[in-house]
This record gives sequence, C-alpha cells and structure tokens, in this order.
Amino acid sequence: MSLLSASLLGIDFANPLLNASGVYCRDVAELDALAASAAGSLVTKSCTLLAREGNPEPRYYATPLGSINSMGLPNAGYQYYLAYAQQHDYAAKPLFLSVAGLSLADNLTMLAAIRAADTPAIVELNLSCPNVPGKPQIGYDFAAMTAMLEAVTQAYDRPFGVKLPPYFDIAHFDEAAAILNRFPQVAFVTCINSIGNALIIDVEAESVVIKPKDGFGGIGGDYVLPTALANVNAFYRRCPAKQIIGCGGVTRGEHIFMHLLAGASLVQVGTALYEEGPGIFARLNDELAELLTRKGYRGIEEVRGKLRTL
Ligand code: RRO
Repeated sequence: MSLLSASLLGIDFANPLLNASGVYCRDVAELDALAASAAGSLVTKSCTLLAREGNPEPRYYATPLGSINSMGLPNAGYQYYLAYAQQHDYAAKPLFLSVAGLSLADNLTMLAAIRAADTPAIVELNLSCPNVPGKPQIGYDFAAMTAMLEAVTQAYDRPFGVKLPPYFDIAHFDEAAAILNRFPQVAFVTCINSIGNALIIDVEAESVVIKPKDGFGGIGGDYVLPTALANVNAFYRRCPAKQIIGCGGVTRGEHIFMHLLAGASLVQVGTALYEEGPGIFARLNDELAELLTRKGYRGIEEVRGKLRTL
C-alpha cells in the first residue's frame, strides 16, 4: 500500500487517476500512451457496434475555462477495443471498456461478445452521450434507463458501471439513485459526463465554435467542476453499496482531493488531458501526493467521502 493506492471492485490501482472516456483513447497508439503513462488505469473510447466517423469538424474547442465537444461518437467499433482488451497487460494496470450502443439491442450484442471474450476488462456503460443527433440521452429518460438496466443485467453477469449525465435537481438525484439501487450488479457509477448542449460563442467572429448541431455541445473543464462534485456526492450518499468514479473539472491535484472528499474512489481526467497530454498524470499524482502529505493523510481511503457539512 502506498499513499496513492486506490481500489475499485476489489481490484488494486496504483493511483486513482485515469482518462475520461473519449479523451486520448480512440486508437491503439493513444491507448498505449495511456498504458505507458502514470495513470493508474485507462478506459477506451465509448464504442458502438460498427465503426463511426462521428460528426463533422471542428467538433472540439477549448477556451481558458474548459472545452465544448460534439464528437458524435467517433470510434473504431467494439471489436477493435475488445481486441485491445484481449492483449492488454492487466498486471501493469486495469482497463475499462466503455460501451455506448445506439440501441438496447446493440448494447446486448456488444456485451455478449465482451462476456464471451472473458477478459479482466471492466465495463463502463455510457448512458449519457449528448451528441448523437436525434438520440436523446438514456440517463435523462428514467423509463428507458430502467429498461436498459433490466435487460443488460439479465444478459451480462458481471459487475459493471454506468456513466451518468449530470443531474441538476434533488428529485432527479433521488429517482436516478433509486433506479440504480435496484441493480446490485451496477457496482459503480461514473459522475459526470459533459454538461450537454451548451453553447460557446466567439465574440469577434460572432459565431459558434464547433460545427455540429449549430454549435451546441457538451462542456467540460472548469465550467463543470462544482456540478461534477455535486453529482459525485449525491450518488455517494444515495448509493452506499456502490462505488463512485468522479469525472469533471480536474486540472490540479486539489481537484482530485475534492472529488475524493465528495466520495469518489477513482477520478477521471478529460479536458485537461486533451489539452496537456498523458504527461498530466505524473503532475497530478505529484500534486495530490504533496497535498495529502501536507495534510497528514497516509492514504486516499482516509479522505474518501469525508466531506464536512456545516
Ligand atoms: O463522442 C461524443 O460526442 C461524446 C460522448 Br460518446 C460522450 O459520452 N460525451 C461527450 O462529451 N462526447
């Protein structure tokens, strides 16, 4: 056990950090760079049954406060990422497979193949892609989310996690958590995906900054940290039998510390990884270790969920 060691689903991680799905994980070269980085684990780009080009470019844009994207699920198809999972070195670090089928049937097909391949990869089921034109997010349709989890848990017999969109109302936290708590197999919850359908405007150009959907896209980075922390803590409080993966607004070690206080077991990095590259993980680990040491903590388990209220 070292200062930064983490644990999820009974699996040990050298540290709590990994990429947010979608960032630096679309092909083998990027995934290998994450595998070689100081990240404690890695997750593949959300995959569909068939490869997709995604939306027209420009489809990602960064500002001083974060990013907006409408990538549109560009990915090489699930078989590509499953092949990667079959040759990954799990002794070096755990691997997550992100799955984002365009239909329930597609998810069942992919999960059956993933189960049959019998790798140690952990599934993160993405219920929150905001950017496929004409496809509402499952996470915002509680009946569809329930039906999805009923079918998936019947067909796939391993623990898995779900990637949720941000919620903004206590009633929605309550309802989403109650649904998730009906499914013990949903062993972890990743909060949050990008805040969907935001609009960034360039004053000089008097224009949107990305091409798809008339400029509407999901935002990440500094814009979303408080929303991410609220969602992590809301599900940490409501889902005591599950673990939480925090995602949103991490650019410095103190942001990881905030996610841990809110209840996260692992913490993902999206926009900042896109902007800084995989070298960011060494910096973030150093900053987190320094903060923990300064505060007298001996491990991240001492911090997790210890957020004080007034
Ligand atoms: O590919 C995307 O446009 C995308 C996905 Br699948 C997602 O889950 N979240 C996001 O911000 N972009």
